Amino acid sequence: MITLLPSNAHPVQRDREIIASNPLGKVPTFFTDDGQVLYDSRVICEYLNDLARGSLFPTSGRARWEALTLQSLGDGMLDAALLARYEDVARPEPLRWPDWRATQLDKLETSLAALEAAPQTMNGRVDIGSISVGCALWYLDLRFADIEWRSRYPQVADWYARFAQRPAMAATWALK
Ligand SMILES: N[C@@H](CCC(=O)N[C@@H](CS)C(=O)NCC(=O)O)C(=O)O
Repeated sequence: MITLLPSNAHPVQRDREIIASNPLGKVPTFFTDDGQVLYDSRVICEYLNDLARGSLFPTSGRARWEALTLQSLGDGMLDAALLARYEDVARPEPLRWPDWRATQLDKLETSLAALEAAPQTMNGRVDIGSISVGCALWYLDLRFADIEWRSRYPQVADWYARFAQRPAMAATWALK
């Protein structure tokens, strides 16, 4: 069982309680039953997959490099979305730089366009790559619903509509 702990990660008002276990002060930070502290999500996912003897990380060959690269794409989309979000909620108004925010959001556009151009990258795959991209799209809906990405990327939207219904994905997002 995984227990969620209270946290208040913020890039400026840093959460000292998280820093006590993870010097980066970021979430996710994960405590294993045998007392190890793991971060970031890449490491935690690999740990959980190992623990469950899962198959979310293909072990060799092309499938492995594809999955890991897709994972990097999903992580990168989340990083860009988070940087744009911090512009809105963390940076004082007089210090904002609209081009910076726009450029972060453009990383999402170019990533979505790449997925739209190669839907076979996603279709039929359930591994760390598709999960990472799915999480990035979930975050877009949470924080940037106004960008309405589905109208420009219908194949990605189709894939995500199916993927989001997977019980494990729906159960995870219900935790929010
Ligand atoms: N690549 C990291 C990203 C983690 C991340 O940026 N988490 C945010 C969530 S709000 C955070 O903790 N931000 C606080 C900060 O940047 O100091 C991962 O996948 O674990």
